[in-house]
Amino acid sequence: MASAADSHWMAHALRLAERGLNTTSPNPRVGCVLVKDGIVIGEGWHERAGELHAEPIALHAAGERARGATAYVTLEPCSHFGRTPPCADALIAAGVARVVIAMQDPNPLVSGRGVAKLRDSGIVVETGLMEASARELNLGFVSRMTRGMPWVRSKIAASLDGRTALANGVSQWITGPAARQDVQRLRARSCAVLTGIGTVLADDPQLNVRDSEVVRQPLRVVLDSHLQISSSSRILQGGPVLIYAAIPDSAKITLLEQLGAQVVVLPNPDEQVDLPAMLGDLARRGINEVLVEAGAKLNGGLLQAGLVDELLLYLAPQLLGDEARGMAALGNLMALDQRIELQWQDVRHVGSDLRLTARINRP
Ligand code: AOF
Ligand code: ZN
Repeated sequence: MASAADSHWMAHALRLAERGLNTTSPNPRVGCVLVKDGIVIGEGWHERAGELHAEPIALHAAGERARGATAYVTLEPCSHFGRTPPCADALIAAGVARVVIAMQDPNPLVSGRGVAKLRDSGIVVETGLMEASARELNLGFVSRMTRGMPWVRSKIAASLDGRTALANGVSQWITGPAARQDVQRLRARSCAVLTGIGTVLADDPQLNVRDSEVVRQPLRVVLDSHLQISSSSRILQGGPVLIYAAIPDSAKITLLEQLGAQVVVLPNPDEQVDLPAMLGDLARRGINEVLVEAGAKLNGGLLQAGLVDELLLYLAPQLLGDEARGMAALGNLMALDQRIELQWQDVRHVGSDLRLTARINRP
């Protein structure tokens, strides 16, 4: 049975895991705390794929004191030889007496085997403590492992009447500086930022993280079915870029590759990038969380295809009127049962704007 102390230490392990928010992908964010006689004797978090997992870092800090201790881990310790040896083996070898785990590892290479290994060696194992928080922290990793798709978050900056730009396309600075700073934070945690060629041609955005501390730029992804992107587009600078096309224009592909971009052609009879195939491809590349920063067309297409998981709406206290552009092109719905239903997840003030988070209702 979990005690108040167990919850306290697991909350601490979750905070440690969160330190890897912007760096661990494609791996999950994981934290570990080793406690003996009510005091922490070692702690650690996973920082980067290829480097040590959370448990061996904590075990190293604890040394011999780990014998008989309790380990609090936000994810089931791994049982497989990946880029690093199994953490379950390391906990067993160190003589840890009890392991409290927030959630099972959804990675099919592990899922349940880590727990089984620990139990087989006589360690007391408890799972499910603060599981909801642990899942939330790794919702992209869980999505990729269980659905073969990344977690897709669409960010939309709009006026109070849901308008994103004037009819003539003018859209800059609807939301204030605090909201734009918040978007920087979102980009930093995302594995990829996705946009459409319409946005690239109209706004020439960079979609990168402009923070001197940043250790990893998200992969910028452009859907450009007919390869209309200009070689002088700013998105082609400042970090890795992946372009999805629907037609194989080899001369243009060579040019873009010379500029450092990677081009993937997903042939499609209607000459539009196949959205589920594109997201499946991103998942195979280890992309856990995708941030969509696009116009009404791509947002509408992704929503209609049921590919968006979450909407992040930055709402400015202003009205742009009915002629201004909307946030998602969904066509002319003829019946209410065609509407897309969501659930509110969170609401807060960000500077002079509101940030609303909603998640798509899944049947
Ligand atoms: C843990 N503790 O801190 C993490 C785990 O390629 P590797 O060796 O880094 O293994 C990556 C897999 O290990 C990852 O897909 C997930 O299943 C697990 N991550 N496990 O025990 C950790 N980061
Ligand atoms: Zn591990």
